[in-house]
Amino acid sequence: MLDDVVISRAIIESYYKELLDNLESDVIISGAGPAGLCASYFLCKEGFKVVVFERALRPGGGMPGGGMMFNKIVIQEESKPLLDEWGVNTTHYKENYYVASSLETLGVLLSQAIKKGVHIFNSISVEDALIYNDKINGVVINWTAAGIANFHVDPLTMRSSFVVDATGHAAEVAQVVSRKSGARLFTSTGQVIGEKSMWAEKGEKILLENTKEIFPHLYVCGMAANAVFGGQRMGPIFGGMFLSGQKAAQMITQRLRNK
Ligand code: 48H
Repeated sequence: MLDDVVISRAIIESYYKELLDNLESDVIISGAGPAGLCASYFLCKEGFKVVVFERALRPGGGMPGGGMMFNKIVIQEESKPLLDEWGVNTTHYKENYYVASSLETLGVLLSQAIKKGVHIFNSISVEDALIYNDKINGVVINWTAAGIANFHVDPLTMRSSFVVDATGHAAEVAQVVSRKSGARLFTSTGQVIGEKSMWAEKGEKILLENTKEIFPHLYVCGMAANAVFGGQRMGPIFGGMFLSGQKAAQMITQRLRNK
């Protein structure tokens, strides 16, 4: 015998419990694409409390789309150990090139992150930052659907010790911090420089250099890092996204340990 209202109560109670339990955390990650998911996995593996907000109904960012909707991704040798750790199948294509199913990679990484303890809230957008004492202290969130409907709905606030901008090409958190606080980001112009045109080799290399703190307690990883610092885009090679997420996690782990 199934009671319809019990089903509703089960969903509402468990969702709100998870949301309330995560009002304060060690790290908030904006964006559940490959870089944000990877960062969340490694931070949780270190034992930290990690919350991810994803604007879309379904996590994954650009991953399911592969290259021009051909749902395969290419990764290079140095990122293969990460896919091996998660249990993603890869096919050797030629020296330094491996191919993986973009859907399998997303499914496995998402599952691994959640099993490690990452709390992912989808359909919620980060629309602003919580800034006081000259540093970022959390994010301001709202239902994505409210924005799409153009409803005037005031947001809610979530606090964390660190925030990661993993919002991809748009670098939305960096943009809002720069625009609203008038603060200088740690870039040559003090602002978001904007990504450069395609060059896979250069874009993947510079991405790791660009993965760093861009405002006190705000880190950037993935495509957003190249957008912030003016690095090249790299097309559907995803190794750098994973390595960038891992690097952001390592840097924040050090900071949290030294607190
Ligand atoms: C909550 C948000 C918000 C917001 C956006 O685009 P992504 O896949 O980003 P990365 O950096 O993990 O991976 C980049 C890769 O997918 C890619 O685009 C590549 C390699 N491009 C190369 C090229 O040449 O084009 O994921 C970002 C995620 C998405 O799911 C967004 O929906 C989400 O962030 N997001 N979530 N609040 N304000 N803005």
